[in-house]
Amino acid sequence: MKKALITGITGQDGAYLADFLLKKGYRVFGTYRRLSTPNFWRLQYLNIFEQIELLPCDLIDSYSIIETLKTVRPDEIYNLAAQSFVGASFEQPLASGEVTGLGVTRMLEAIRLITPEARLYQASTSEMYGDNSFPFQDEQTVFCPSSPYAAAKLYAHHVVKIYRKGYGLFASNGILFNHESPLRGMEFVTRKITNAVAKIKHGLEPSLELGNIDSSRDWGYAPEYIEAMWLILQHEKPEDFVIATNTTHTVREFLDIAFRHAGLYWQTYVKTEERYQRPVDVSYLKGDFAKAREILGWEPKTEFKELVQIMVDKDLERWGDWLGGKHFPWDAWNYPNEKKILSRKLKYE
Ligand code: NAP
Ligand code: F7E
Repeated sequence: MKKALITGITGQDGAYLADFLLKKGYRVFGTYRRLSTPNFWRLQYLNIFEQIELLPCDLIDSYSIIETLKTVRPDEIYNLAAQSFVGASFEQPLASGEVTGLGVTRMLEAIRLITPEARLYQASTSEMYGDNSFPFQDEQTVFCPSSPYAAAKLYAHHVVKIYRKGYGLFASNGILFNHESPLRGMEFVTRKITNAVAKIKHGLEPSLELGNIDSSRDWGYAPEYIEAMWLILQHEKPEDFVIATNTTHTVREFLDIAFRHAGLYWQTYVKTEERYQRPVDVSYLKGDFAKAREILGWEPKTEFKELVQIMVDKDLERWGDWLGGKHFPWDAWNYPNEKKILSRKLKYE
């Protein structure tokens, strides 16, 4: 039985990837970092928590990575752990660099020393292209990072290439464009919007505050991107691939579809606020996944409108179920604003 190690298994992609690999017959190991209250809601939501072998490991601590590799001796390593929120990387640039950038070098060094035969997937990102002016971005496009997060990811991206060339490691970068789902963190704009639509529709909140709603992203459906990660590691040689949809949409378009789907008009509810603007933003991303289609046979299936509707439906259902007295794995309890709404409701009932 093949063994896969997933760092960042508690995140959106980690949970979907764990589910995917279990279905493929892998023995799945996942790392989690020490928190005062560990949070496995996504693994519980997908009903796979019991099947995952969990180990404590933090990408800022080399020894914990080394111990993890010694214990697991994985065939495949999916390095998804990162401080992944671009906005937070402006507020915590050093911590973001430690985890998202240097953390990858720690992982590569540990692999080189302990399990050099293991295959590594590194979660690279379209954010590395930054505020570029190209109509499409592919594997040849120059990088111009526009945030501490993107700079850290670009450093990691290059270190992966250096270890591949210098030490012969099977290490590949997946340059994934934005991918979303009902398991997306609530700080990201898509889920922030769909969660707000649900709260507004259920009469729990009056409005939504956002930053730059003119930026444009190539948004895909996360479960489909997970398969691309796996395909990248099954390829005969280590290479880097862009994974995207070849389409782009503005935050405004996302708002329009999301609110309309709930029978609402977004202009009535959305305000823009300076505090959600980033010091530098990436205004336009549109990926070209031709290489992945040709070599891996991968392509996206879910269209933008359908993606937005999937997310709105799930958030409407969650808030509705909760109001109806149901209990289920959910992240709303982990966010101060949502927790206050939930607690207020409980208090007055
Ligand atoms: P996510 O939901 O934010 O998950 C990030 C994961 O990293 C969580 O499991 C988190 O653990 C873990 N983590 C954070 N700091 C850590 C540390 N110091 N040591 C060990 N683990 C740590 O992100 P995602 O959307 O699943 O994305 C997965 C990866 O793909 C990330 O590297 C992200 O940067 C990259 N990426 C994402 C997208 C996208 O659109 N989703 C696109 C391109 C690339 P906790 O649960 O404890 O916080
Ligand atoms: O922002 C704008 C914001 O935070 C998208 C991460 O997974 O994808 C993600 O990074 C856009 C930006 O994602 C709000 O300024 C407006 O232009 O959802 P986001 P991101 O920054 O594109 C890449 C590929 C990754 O690798 C990252 O890990 O939406 N925006 N108003 C807002 N964004 C947020 N979060 N909140 C707002 O209120």
